[in-house]
Amino acid sequence: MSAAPLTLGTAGHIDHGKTALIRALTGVDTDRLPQERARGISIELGYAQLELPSGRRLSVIDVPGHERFVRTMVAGATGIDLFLMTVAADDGVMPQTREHAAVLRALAVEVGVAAITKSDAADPVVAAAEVAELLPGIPVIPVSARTGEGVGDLRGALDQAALQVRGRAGEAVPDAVSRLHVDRVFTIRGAGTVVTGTLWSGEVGRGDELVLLPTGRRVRVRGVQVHDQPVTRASAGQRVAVNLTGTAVTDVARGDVLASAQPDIAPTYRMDAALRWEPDAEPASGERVQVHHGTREAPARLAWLGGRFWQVRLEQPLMPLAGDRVVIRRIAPPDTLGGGVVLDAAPRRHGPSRELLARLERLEWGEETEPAGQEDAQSGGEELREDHSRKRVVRAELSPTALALEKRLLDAGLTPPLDSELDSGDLAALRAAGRVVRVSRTLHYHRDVLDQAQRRVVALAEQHGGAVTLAQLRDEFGTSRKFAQALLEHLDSEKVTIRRGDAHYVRRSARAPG
Ligand SMILES: Nc1nc2c(ncn2[C@@H]2O[C@H](COP(=O)(O)OP(=O)(O)OP(=O)(O)O)[C@@H](O)[C@H]2O)c(=O)[nH]1
Ligand SMILES: [Mg+2]
Repeated sequence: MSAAPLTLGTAGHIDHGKTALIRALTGVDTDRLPQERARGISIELGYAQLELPSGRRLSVIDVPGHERFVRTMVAGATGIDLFLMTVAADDGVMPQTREHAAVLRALAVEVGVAAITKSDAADPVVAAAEVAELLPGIPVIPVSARTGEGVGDLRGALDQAALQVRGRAGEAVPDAVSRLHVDRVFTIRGAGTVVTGTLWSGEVGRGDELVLLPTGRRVRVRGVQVHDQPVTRASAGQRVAVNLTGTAVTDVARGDVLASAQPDIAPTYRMDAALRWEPDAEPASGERVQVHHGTREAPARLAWLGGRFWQVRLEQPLMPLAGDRVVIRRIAPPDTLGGGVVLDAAPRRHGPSRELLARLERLEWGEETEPAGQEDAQSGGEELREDHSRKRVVRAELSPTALALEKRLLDAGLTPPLDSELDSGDLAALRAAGRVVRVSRTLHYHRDVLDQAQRRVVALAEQHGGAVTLAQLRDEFGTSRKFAQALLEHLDSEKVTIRRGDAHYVRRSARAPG
């Protein structure tokens, strides 16, 4: 059996010798930034390659231990298959030892080795007992990066651990969507933009046409490297650097997803998930938390659905697929609360119900793979059926570009971009789905923005004897005459307002109740 490509991630409290140990194992100093060298701490993710006694090679991600960089640690850890937990002999288990262990649990990274570092400086016995309690069943190896003692044993233990991991290549089906959660972006003189990350599934090869999410920008692969070696194709589980054409370094950032040109991945503001909590860490329903997925994160409210099931309502979109892992952290004071697995990456907004729980259980057990749909027949209500059929239209027709466009329109609020530069097919799909409204030949509003604008017009009219003028609207919205006029003409045609001279009167039917 040829060994699947695996990524090893470090974990552990600040200054506990992660970077020094990776250097002792690989010869690579992963603290390459000037400020990392000046301050003697890791700030960014570091990368190296480790050759084990069996000849097997692991990709290594070295994470920072500082409490302010746990989010960076999480972004690194989402791509790993096994861990190397370090605990300093002279310090023992400390807060980020525990927190990193919680992140690994949330991500279901269960295989690894614990190294008791700085064993030249203190007796490793107490730290070894502490880590054995924190990570039961994990081999514990005392080492010294300074003298090299124990490093050979550690290599052997890592070789053994790697045998227990299946890796991502084993899960990939031949036509699986390619996806890479970008953890680094940089330019190479003469070559252009390069993004790096662990390839979660599928393959990436020279000449491939891919898409960057959430923007939907199409890009072409100019070259692929695995550990500084050019390859024609890279496969799932490998850490890759992809040289892209068709995008500037400023158009892509950590957290973006590089995916096959027609991915079944879309930015989502909601997901249903099965979550587990650290002891005494379960949040209250409705609590605001930080959700980490891939190399991206977003604040969200959690709505309890019963048992271990929660609806995660995001303030900014994430791009998960069912089956992906998420980490949930408290916002203040920051700490890792738990995490779990996404069951439905695009659910409708719902509260708890018996039918829903039954369905989530089936999804969790893999007995149902198609989110939404079958539920209609069970729950029966007209409203549900309508909601779902519409959702299906939306999911079927909206490309990532359309969804990115929708977000732009939503963000842009009352000064929407003109559609000249936009894909007319996407715009048509958004309009057909009722999510975008055309208010003039060149102007489109997001439905929510338009509703909000309408409420403001009605409120403004109430302050001015029941009518508004173009000038008032322009001043109130701080927008140009052109946008104000288009909006008023639209409201006139929608029979929200009726024009008499310069004044647009709010019709009785459109007035706020009470
Ligand atoms: N005596 C001794 N000192 C060590 C050993 N390993 C690391 N150190 C020292 O401990 C300090 C921190 O080591 P790093 O490897 O930077 O620690 P780190 O865990 O990577 O720190 P962060 O990435 O900032 O969390 C440095 O001054 C190292 O020289 C060791 O085995 N023995
Ligand atoms: Mg370090």
